[in-house]
Amino acid sequence: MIQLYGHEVSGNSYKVRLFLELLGLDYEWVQVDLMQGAHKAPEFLALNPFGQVPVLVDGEVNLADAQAILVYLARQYGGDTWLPTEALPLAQVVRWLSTAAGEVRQGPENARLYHLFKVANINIERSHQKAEHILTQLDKHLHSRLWLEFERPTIADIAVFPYVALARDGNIDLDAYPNLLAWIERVKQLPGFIAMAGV
Ligand SMILES: N[C@@H](CCC(=O)N[C@@H](CS)C(=O)NCC(=O)O)C(=O)O
Repeated sequence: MIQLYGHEVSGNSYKVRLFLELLGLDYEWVQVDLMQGAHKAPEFLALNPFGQVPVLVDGEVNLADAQAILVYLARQYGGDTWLPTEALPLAQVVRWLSTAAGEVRQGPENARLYHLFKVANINIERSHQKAEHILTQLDKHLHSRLWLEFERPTIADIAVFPYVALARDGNIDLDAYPNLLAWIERVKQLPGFIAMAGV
């Protein structure tokens, strides 16, 4: 059976958990106690030398990084629905995986780390500026669209969703972004959707 190593407050772990649920796959959740430093213990470092959750184990497959895991699950279990195969549509989806790991991480994800988890070495003014920029861009992008790409949800939506939906944890008010709020509600209506605290 698939095993997902993660932590309940980790938006990156939630990202994978959400997609496993949307795909209707059976999996075992393995809690890695980040607060006790279990992610830096030798047993976990053997799974992911980066010392980070999430990690997915599927038989012989051992994969770290939420975006990489979404790609694996989409291709292995999701047909062509969640991740197209042709060059341009594939690139259009990957663009949003990069945005999740780049602009969204530098903005709302870091603001949440600062405000909720008191991580001190974060430039919070810069995180808020970055957050305002990417949330504004996403809101504009979603002005005339239901989903980030195409007429259906893809892993682009799943990758970007968690830390946007969790923005309030970083003292970011989403009321100024009505198209984003409508998109968040659409994601929440997907069959199999599960929440985490703060979403
Ligand atoms: N690029 C990784 C980043 C994963 C990540 O930052 N995980 C956090 C929890 S959300 C973590 O394990 N932090 C502990 C650490 O970096 O020491 C991904 O997208 O999965």
